[in-house]
Amino acid sequence: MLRELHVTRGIIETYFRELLEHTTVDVAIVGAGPSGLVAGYLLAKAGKKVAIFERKLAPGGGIWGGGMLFNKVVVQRAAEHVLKEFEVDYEPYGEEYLVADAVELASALTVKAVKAGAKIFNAVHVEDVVIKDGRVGGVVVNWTPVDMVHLHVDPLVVEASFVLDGTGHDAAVVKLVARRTGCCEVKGMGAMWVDEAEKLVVEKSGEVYPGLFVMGMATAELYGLPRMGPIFGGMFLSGEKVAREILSRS
Ligand code: 48H
Repeated sequence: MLRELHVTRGIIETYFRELLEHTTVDVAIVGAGPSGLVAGYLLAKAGKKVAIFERKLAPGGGIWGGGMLFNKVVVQRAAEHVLKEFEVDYEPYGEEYLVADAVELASALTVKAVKAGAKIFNAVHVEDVVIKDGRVGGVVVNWTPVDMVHLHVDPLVVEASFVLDGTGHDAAVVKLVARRTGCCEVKGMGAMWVDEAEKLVVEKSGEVYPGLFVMGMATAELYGLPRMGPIFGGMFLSGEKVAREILSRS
């Protein structure tokens, strides 16, 4: 006979076991958009303990809506290997472009990241960071609804050897660290210029303060790079670059 009590205990026991296991991690990724999910997948696959904190209920960030709610995304040939690795179907569009279904892409990145071992905590908002001895050492987390209704509830902390800002246009972590340390000035992204934007977002993604890495649109926001619209290769490749950089150090 099915019992309500067992449903309740099943959720509480498994959730809290995983939460406890992830109170200290190798890598804390803030934001489950395309850059965060690609980085999380590669790091988890390489054996790192990874927690991804996503403030919304659904991972996927800006993928779902494609361009102007037409749920297709464009990826340039240079990032074709990522679509293949995540087993996402696509069709070529001319020589240079590939077109994928946005819903399939968001789902595939999420499933593969989770199956590789990255733990996604959704509806969790990163509201601050730990900084000790000149190094970012973790994230300060709270439930998104607590933040939304402005409840006066203190947060908890997850320790991390590396923190990755994959918060897209918010550049939320970089802004916090910039304010606290004066490490950098968040310039705000520039006007559309797809070719330049896709090149620079990968080039400039990397460490901005000891222990803190920036990738994806947060990189464009930090350095005032041009925007690129609904082409996602640069997001994938910046997540890949940051993951490789961390693996080379640890
Ligand atoms: C927890 C947070 C917090 C927080 C935000 O925006 P994203 O999809 O991020 P990227 O950089 O991987 O991809 C950007 C892409 O989607 C895009 O917008 C492009 C290519 N734009 C081009 C253009 O011209 O505009 O995902 C970021 C995720 C979201 O899911 C947020 O909910 C989440 O981060 N997030 N999660 N704590 N403080 N802030």
